[in-house]
Amino acid sequence: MISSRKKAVKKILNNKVFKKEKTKSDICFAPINIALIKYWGKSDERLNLAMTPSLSISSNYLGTNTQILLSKKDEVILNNSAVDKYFFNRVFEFVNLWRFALNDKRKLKIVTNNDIPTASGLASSASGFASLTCALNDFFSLHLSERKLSSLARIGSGSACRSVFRKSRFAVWDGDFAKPFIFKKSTKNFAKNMRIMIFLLDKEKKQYSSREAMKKTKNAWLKNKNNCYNKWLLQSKKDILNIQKAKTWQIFGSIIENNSLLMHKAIREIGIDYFNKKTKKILDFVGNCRKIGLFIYATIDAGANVAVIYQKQDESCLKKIIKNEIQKKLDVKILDFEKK
Ligand code: 2P0
Repeated sequence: MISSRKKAVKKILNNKVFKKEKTKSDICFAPINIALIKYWGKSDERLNLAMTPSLSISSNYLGTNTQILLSKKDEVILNNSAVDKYFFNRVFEFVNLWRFALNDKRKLKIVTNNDIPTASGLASSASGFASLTCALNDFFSLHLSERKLSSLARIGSGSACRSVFRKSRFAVWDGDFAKPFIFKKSTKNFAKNMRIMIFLLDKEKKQYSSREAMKKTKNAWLKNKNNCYNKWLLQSKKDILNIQKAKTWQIFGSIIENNSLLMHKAIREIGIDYFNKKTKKILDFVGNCRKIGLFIYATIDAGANVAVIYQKQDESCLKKIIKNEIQKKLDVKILDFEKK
């Protein structure tokens, strides 16, 4: 029996004439993205379809570069080293869907580099699968639309569908694929002036992958729908609409922060806590800044690192406070999410 993933990829690549002339692809870049409204939980696990819509911002310089070369054997090189079996299988399960759909049995070498600081906890599967998708598209000379690339990347990793767009800072994912997103007039200025700093707080590999934790969250919800995840699901559906109508930066920022905090509360309810002591300190710092009128907000993915969201005009003030309040007291590395 053909799996649903095979069927889905075959459908997208249906009738595509592919050429065997290339022996290597271009080096294809895809950025990391941070969800402002998160993706947490799948309505279809095999196809990575999300329970709720999500909205993300992509970095304009941090991400993954991937190249595909014709080879004598299948292999994956990550940051100049061979990868473990788990990583290899995850990559080639995805590559095999394309080879099956195109009926191509040639062996491939996948060379991939994260230009993200090593062990920063940001080496995301999103940029990895998005850049791999773009490299496969180039290797087979398929000239797929961004929409199709997004659908394919999603089958590799859900959040990857938001990382295939080269020209759009924001992406919204609702359904099969993500689309570039532009904020409407009322919120355009906050969105335009929004900046992000990433507080790198944890170098360890996280104990639970997002995939495992999402599955556990959903299973607990199926047994008891009167839980925190249920609240988050309902809230997320409202957040994706409300953020587009936010009339002030404070509303805009609060929607982002509360979406992430409620997601983590739901994750804690199933016994997983991604926060560490420093995460809590940075969250306190963010709250204290607001008390003195510096309106910054936090969003946290499936790990301990905190992305702090602020307005461009507050940058110098914020950086001074961080130097005195954070960097002298905590061993924290800070990374600008976007390059000026
Ligand atoms: C997000 N995360 O929206 C959320 C917020 C983590 C927390 O997407 O199983 O690696 O490959 O679809 O995409 C991480 O999940 O999971 C993620 P899969 P993925 O960015």
